[in-house]
Amino acid sequence: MQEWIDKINNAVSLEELEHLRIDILGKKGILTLEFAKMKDIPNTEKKLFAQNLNNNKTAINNALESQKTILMAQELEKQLEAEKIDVTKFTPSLNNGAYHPVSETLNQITTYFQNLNFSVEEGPLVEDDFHNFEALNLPAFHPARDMQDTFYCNDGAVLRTHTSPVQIRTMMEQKPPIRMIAPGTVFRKDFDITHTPMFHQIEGLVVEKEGVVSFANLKFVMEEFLHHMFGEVEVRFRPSFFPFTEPSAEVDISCIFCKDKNTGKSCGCRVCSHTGWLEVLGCGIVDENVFKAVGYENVSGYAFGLGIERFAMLIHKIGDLRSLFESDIRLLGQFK
Ligand code: 2NL
Repeated sequence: MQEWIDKINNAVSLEELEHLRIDILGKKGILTLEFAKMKDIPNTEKKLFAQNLNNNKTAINNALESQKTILMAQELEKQLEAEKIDVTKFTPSLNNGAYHPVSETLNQITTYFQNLNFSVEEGPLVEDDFHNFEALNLPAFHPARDMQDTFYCNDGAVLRTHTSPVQIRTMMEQKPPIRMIAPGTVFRKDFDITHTPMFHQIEGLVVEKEGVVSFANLKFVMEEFLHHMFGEVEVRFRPSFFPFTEPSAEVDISCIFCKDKNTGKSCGCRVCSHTGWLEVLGCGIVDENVFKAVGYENVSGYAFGLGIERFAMLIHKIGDLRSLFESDIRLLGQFK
């Protein structure tokens, strides 16, 4: 019996231990077979024989149990060693992707206005004449429609030429006050060095009870926004025209490419056509006719619109608009 107990104590794995247990105590195990011999033992010797067997069985079970405890501890130790993680170990950085500069700029502008409590609204890319033109004070045959270079679909539907139809839909669904932006893709039949047929806009709209908002409010919000985006720049408002606002203004910032480090003045360069100014957005007081079209009365509001690609190009000093649409990893990799 000691021979078996030695084997148990020398077992090096739980598997080997289990094999030993079966060899000793299994159906055909040596101890099981010993027990079977009981019936042939003369009555006088039975008691001693049985006692002896039971003692052996207890000794075997004890040995199995204690060796099992040892081996399980060893195996846990092995597993912990194998799964050990060195959290201080140096790892080369993964080749992560990055936001496209247009997406990044769009997110940045959206977050800025969300923080001012503007909601973010979206709408369909394929629009009808009413939402894209009619409701925006652009009646059929009006010459201002030519400004838009529209893609027409078969059944009179159009690819939206601006995100303004989203504001029209929002006004028709909600009651004033409204404070919203509409970021998204827009389409115009125009393709040259400074125009792509698909590009991105953000428009903003604020509508309040008549007399609550003024051009002064619009001017302040635009100035704050542009300082947030471009840092210390001058901002100027020029009178302009949009069919959906009256009065309207185009807004320039002092050129960030030829700004003199000492004087802070922009002296003129190729990017600003030697004017010292860069046009960045359009805005105005919402035209009465727009409110009439959506059924609003006794309200006033302001609106603004800007091109994301232009902002992305100015912020990142990207010279060629087309490089934003080429998916060239050498360009995109620089914006991590
Ligand atoms: C620009 C100028 C602008 C608007 C967009 C707007 C929308 C509604 C009512 C009134 Cl529903 N106005 N949008 C107003 C002024 C300018 O965009 O240069 N965009 C790139």
